[in-house]
Amino acid sequence: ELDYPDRLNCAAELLSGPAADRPVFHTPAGGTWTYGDLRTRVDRIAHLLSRDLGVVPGNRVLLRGPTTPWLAACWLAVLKAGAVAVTVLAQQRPHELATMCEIARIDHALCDIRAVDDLAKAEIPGLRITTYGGDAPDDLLNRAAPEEPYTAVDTAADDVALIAFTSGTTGRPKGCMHFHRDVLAIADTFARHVLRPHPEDVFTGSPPLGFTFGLGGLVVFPMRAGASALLLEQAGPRQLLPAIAEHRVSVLFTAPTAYRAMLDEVDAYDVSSLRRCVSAGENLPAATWRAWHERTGLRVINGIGATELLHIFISAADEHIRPGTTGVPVPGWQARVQDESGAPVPDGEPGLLAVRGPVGCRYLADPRQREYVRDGWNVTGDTYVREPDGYFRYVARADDMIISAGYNIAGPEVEEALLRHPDVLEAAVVGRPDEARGEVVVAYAVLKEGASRDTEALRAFVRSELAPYKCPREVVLLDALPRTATGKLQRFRLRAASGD
Ligand code: 3SK
Repeated sequence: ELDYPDRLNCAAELLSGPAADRPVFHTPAGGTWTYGDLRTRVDRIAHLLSRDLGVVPGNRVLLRGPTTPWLAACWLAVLKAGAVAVTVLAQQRPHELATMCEIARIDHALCDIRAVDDLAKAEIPGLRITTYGGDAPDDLLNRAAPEEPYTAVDTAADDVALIAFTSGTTGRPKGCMHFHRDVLAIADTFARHVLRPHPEDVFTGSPPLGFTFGLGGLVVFPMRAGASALLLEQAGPRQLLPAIAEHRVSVLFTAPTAYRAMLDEVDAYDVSSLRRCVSAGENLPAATWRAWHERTGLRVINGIGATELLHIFISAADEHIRPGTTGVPVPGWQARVQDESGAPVPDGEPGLLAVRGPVGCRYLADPRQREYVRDGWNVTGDTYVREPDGYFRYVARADDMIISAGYNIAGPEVEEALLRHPDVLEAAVVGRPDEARGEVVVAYAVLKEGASRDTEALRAFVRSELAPYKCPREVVLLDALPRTATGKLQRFRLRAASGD
């Protein structure tokens, strides 16, 4: 049971614990910030926000920049000053930035100087942009900010602390509002019970801070444990392995695609410091889990999370991990599988995943709230099966089920079969409209370098692995799969292409 005081400022709480000389953030160049450095810098920024920029509690402040200690410090300062942080992704373009500013009524932005062009181009009426990371006199940290401590604004535990935007894999972005207590709740549920971090841990990973997967894994969880994080501006599979080896990283957050991409090179690096590998963002196929385990001896912690619910709510660690399943509800969370009317479906049968726990979905002024929250349950849009012993197994996104000649086919099952083929690096499967069968299965694959481009061999391979009705009618080879800025597969783009 989580029991927070009625008045709570989560930034002050995260900053308050560890001794001043303990490390909190490392950079690839070898720099380290201590908790003491971070407190001083957060307080300078908070003073600037309130005294110079006129930001008052409740104002929404857009944050934009690569994953650096300064971005994390800005995030903490905004919250400490009682304002609401809206961290966006580096990949988001002027039109998207303008839409988010309009929805969230944002009038202040703190932006890394290197990311300011697109924000300026968006020409957002009334938006006051302050840059950081440059040397101009008006740059955030070159302004004369006092060095004195800043007293955190006395926020309520259920004051909004952040708005995280999600566009899912398509559609107008939705702003998810989360409270100060929610920020601590993700650390006190998933991190505390599944990750079980300790102060000596060094975290790193690929998700950016504008994706709550990254915000939790690289800022909130390490700080709640008094640990530290290596913040990487470039965090692709190529950068992760040397960074883990060089900085003795112990906790890694990334997505299945990156685990697959690192497989071929992992033997060349010393990753013996790793003790926790977390995978989320999309389903982790059993084949990927096994391959990583074989190469490293490490058991990947799979998890499902959502921007709507801030972080991971189903997962498992250590001996509780069952490859090919996501796991069980994280302590503090409940989960069930239900039908469209909200009635629970029996174990072993697919249905809609519904969860409830300490964090809930609250879309900012968006009627889609009614679809997501039904009778107090958050309906995530994923099709799942609950096994009789309580493990949850991913089937597909609810809208990724293919219905072909009366058969229900889960695209991810066919993708997993393709991924078991040694030449396949990535796979995505969609339904193409078909007069005779309603839909037929079409697969898109990215092959490993040097692999033979024999699509008939791939079809034959799937036929040897799965019932024939699940075999793709066609396999199309691509250089890369279309993904959102947070790395999620955009099947709707493939569906549109396959219908052409
Ligand atoms: O959207 C997701 O997949 C996710 C996963 C883990 C934690 C947080 C999020 C938003």
